[in-house]
Amino acid sequence: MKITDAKVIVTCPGRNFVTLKIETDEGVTGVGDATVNGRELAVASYLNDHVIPLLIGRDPAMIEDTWQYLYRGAYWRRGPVTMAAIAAVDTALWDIKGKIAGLPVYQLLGGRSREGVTVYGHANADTVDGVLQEISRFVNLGYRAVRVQTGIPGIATTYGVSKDKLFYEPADAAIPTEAVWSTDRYLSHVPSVFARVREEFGPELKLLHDAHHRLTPIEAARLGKALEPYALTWLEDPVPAELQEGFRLIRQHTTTPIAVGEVFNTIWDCHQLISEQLIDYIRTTVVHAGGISHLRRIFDLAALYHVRSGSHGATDCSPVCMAAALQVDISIPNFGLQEYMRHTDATDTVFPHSYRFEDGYLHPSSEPGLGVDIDEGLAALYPYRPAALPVNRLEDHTMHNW
Ligand code: EZ4
Ligand code: CO
Repeated sequence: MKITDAKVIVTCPGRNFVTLKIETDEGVTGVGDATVNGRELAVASYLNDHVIPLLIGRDPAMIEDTWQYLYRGAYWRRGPVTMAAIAAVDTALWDIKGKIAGLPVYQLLGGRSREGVTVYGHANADTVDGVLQEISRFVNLGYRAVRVQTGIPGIATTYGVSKDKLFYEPADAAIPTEAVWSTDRYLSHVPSVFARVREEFGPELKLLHDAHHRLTPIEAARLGKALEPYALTWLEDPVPAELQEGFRLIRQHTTTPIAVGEVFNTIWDCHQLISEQLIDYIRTTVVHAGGISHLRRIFDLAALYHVRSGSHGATDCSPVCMAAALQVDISIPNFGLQEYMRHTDATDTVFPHSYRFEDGYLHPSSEPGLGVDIDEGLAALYPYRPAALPVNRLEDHTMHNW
């Protein structure tokens, strides 16, 4: 069996997605997500110009060898663009392998380890009263876990608070919008939000919060400590993680569990965080961390150190990524939680899929392969629209992390 063709499909059914579709001489096809929010065309070019010519004629059954060929063979290793391209190839090859075997991919990964994949939704609003209402909405939909983000008094806009509520698309302009940030205002507000939420919803609901890489380790330690009475499931991305040993300081001060990893590309971005037990959840996902093969490698390392998975699942992870992530989530021993931001109806129709939400769980497709596809005719109706993520400045205009 041979790969005969591969094509990159860029479509914007509400937001931009990059999808790789691999074709074989036996007519079996596979899909992989290659979307890097705000940098979509760079991945499309990497695939079209540098990867697809190498795939033609290869045996699609050789998933690991193809991964190693693209990773080692590029000489220039890692990075979001390269790794998203490799992820798309890897994901598509697992899809093909599943279809040929007549089995959903999770069966090839060892079979089910649980009933369903527990997901968390995003309750967000400008005000605390508003967010309490939003949390009720998710609880009524059956969610067992909710991420809580609110506006910060004195700051005009902040990460995680959206107009559309069920959908969140921060990449809102071709030239990045500029937000203003104040860590002091944030730190003095957030604990009071969680005090109200626990008072209202009691101890059982799993609560999460995303600091979106905006703090220093000692600031994160202070926040973690202040949130301890409210027993968060995790505090996400407290600080940027280029400096993995920075997390040691957070660890020394707080028992609030720490999650990080949505922007990581390889196991090398988190091997110290994991092996020194500096985190509790590793949030890498299929599209940004080298596909199913590499994600599984990261999660296997994490399992040795009591670290559980918590894969990123924002709207910029396409339904192809979500379908693949669920195959991993259902099968690994150390699954923690899966993020689930719903896609718009337009996105869902461009990417027909058979995973489904019920009672707070997502259930992976049981069709052969990943159980997801791209409707190319529909995709063509939604041309690419330039859209960049915002940037962030402190009140004195110093550039900060968004
Ligand atoms: O900002 O996916 O946990 N979820 C997140 C997301 C990210 C976007 C960036 O493209 O942090 O909302
Ligand atoms: Co996040």
